[in-house]
Amino acid sequence: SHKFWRTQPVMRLDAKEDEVKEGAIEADKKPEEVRQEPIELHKDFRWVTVNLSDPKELKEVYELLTNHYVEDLDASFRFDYSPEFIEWALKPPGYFPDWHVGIRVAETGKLVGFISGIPLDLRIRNATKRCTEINFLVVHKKLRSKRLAPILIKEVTRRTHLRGIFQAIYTAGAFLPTPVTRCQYYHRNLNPPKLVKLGFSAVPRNSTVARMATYYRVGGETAIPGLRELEKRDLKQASRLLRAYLARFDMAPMLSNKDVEHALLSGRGKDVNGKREGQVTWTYVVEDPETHRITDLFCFYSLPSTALKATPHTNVNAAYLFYYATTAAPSCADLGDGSVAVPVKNWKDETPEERKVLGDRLKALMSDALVVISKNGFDVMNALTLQDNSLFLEDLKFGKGDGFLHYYLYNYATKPILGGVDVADGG
Ligand code: YNC
Ligand code: MG
Repeated sequence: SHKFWRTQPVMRLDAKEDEVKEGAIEADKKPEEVRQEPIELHKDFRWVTVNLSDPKELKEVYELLTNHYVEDLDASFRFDYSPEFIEWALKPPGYFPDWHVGIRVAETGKLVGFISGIPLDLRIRNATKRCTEINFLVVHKKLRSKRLAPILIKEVTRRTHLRGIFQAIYTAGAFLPTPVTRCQYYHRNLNPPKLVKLGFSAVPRNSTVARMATYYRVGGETAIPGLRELEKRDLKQASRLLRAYLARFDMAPMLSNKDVEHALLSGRGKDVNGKREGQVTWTYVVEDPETHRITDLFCFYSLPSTALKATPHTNVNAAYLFYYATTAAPSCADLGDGSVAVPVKNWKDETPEERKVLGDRLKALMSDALVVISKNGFDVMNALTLQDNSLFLEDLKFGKGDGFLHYYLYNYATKPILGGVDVADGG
């Protein structure tokens, strides 16, 4: 099986861990070796570059995704990425418009397929590779199982190769050849009556919705002195701290100050009549009240899901934990002179005492995140088992979900990776 994946430069499912030589699987192509014409498509369809700066075309992608994108196993919930989210996720610094690939029906122009890439510098242990991060692969439900997905993948691969890039990272719930890591979803219930009603949570045996409400209640005010929203003036320090924090993992993006500004600040929407509109990301920092240095940060994004079995269809408003960082992590201490401690200590080499200090700080930070998230009207906070999340998930009453997320590399062989990368896709 895997008629398509068998032909691609990805790790084989039966690769032996100790025989894996880390690095590219096939050599980069010379410019003249890259196919110049689009991949062949049945005559009923045509290729397009979707212009996400045009609100009409952005809305077409939004509608394709909202009706046809990722669902849970029993088709009860489907991701409902907002147009603002899609635009934010697909137009980072240095993005390539032609990596927003669509398939339209030739006769009607209807958008029925989509796949996207964005550029990303990814570090895998000591090697850094320019990659494309592939996301939002979708085919209209009426056109499933017709091998359109491999065609979309080949076309975005070709367009990536045309720009001299030969590696990719992507995530999927689906199990394919071959994950570098697998994470589990965890959910922190913030609205038991609604989540029970929508079938997102079950009432445990011997419990009631009222008891669940008491158990999951969170405080009304944050507790950490100096916690506030990130501002533009914090970006230099926040970027340095985030880079130091991510350097502890085996696989992580290499973020420039511009990338951090985009990730943490540009998703915060517009202030319209004292209200935030179109907000996608929320970022908070801790400014030490005495030194005025930024000691911690966390960011989460809004990604609702449609409850498909509710009438009328209702949204579960979910906040997903995204980037965070703290000077409580080893080798992240702010030295007070604009630098952070080097050399980097990999998280696996940290002592139990160091892990304890870090865990305590993360519990405090994420408790405050829960307060902020709850105040902003979210029903649930979601997080994956990556980075240092295992240090706080259980203690803060996150429950294991059914969902897993697999992380994949294209044209790069690695031994399995533990902990690490975070990409803003949830898919
Ligand atoms: C998937 N999610 O195995 P084989 S995640 C990759 N990612 O191939 P057909 C997938 N491949 O096994 P359908 C995949 N799902 O025969 C299926 N496949 O070798 C493979 N769902 O194609 C599958 N979005 O067109 C099989 O299947 C082949 O009509 C079958 O279309 C699939 O965004 C899909 O879950 C997923 O819209 C489009 O089911 C459709 O079913 C759908 O007959 C709901 O396809 C939405 C959904 C996927 C979310 C995501 C990441 C995608 C990564 C793609 C791989 C990128 C590789 C790197 C490229 C750049 C390289 C450079 C440089
Ligand atoms: Mg198909």
